[in-house]
Amino acid sequence: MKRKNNHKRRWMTIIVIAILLAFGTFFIIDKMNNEKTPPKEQEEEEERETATEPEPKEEELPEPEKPSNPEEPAPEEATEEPEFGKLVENPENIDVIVNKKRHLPENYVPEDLVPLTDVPTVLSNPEVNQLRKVAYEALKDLFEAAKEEGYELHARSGYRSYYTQASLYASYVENYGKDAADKYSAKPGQSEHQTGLSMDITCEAVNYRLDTIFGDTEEGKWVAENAHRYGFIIRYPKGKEEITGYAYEPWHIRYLGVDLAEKVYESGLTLEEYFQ
Ligand code: DAL
Ligand code: ZN
Repeated sequence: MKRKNNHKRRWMTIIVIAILLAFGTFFIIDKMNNEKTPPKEQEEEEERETATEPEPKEEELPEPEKPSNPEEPAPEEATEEPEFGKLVENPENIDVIVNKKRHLPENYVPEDLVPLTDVPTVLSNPEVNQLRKVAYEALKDLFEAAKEEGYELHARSGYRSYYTQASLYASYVENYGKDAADKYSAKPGQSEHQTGLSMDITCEAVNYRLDTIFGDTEEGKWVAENAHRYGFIIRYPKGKEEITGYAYEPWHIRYLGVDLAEKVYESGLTLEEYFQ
């Protein structure tokens, strides 16, 4: 009888150990799986962080007026809207001026956006890997010419919808406060990125980020000296912060077409000053 009880107890112990082992194994495997898969929110946060442009400073922009040169096309007409500057009425114009005084309609999306299929990009968000076709063709030529000189440029942030800009601006305000946000990021509707004619470019030397030291790299210097030959200008130059309303952004290039870009470059003026 005693032997039978011992036998029974041994089996009970074996069963309990087996159950504990099974639970332990399940718990460990489950934990490993959770560690292997980063939470989606974190991935999105990282993407937003890398998409963030550096820090700017806000200033009042001069009111854009008619061009001083009568041969130059006048910027398209805009209608007055109190508190937020003027609403741009012809946002598809290649020479459109968008700034703190002139904003785009919330629902404006360029009709001829194309994906950047043939140039190196940095971000995975397909929206920002787009430009208007004419600007993209010019960007390919610019990147190709840079490559021939030994410089590999990367496209980081092109077209941004009104809503993407709203989220980016809000994120700046949250992280740095409103004053800093207004120096580095346009409010929704006030960003040139919504025109599909602007691109933020970068290179390996600055870890593919948007940093003012890009302007000191060989790539950045080459861009500053040659972008106009392909139809682009550096839109927010150093020393012109009070005119453009934004901090120096050596990475932000704006397509204007070769003729106008060359004239603006040769003038040494910002787009605002050129059209005054
Ligand atoms: N960083 C530029 C000013 C923009 O947000 O459009
Ligand atoms: Zn930009």
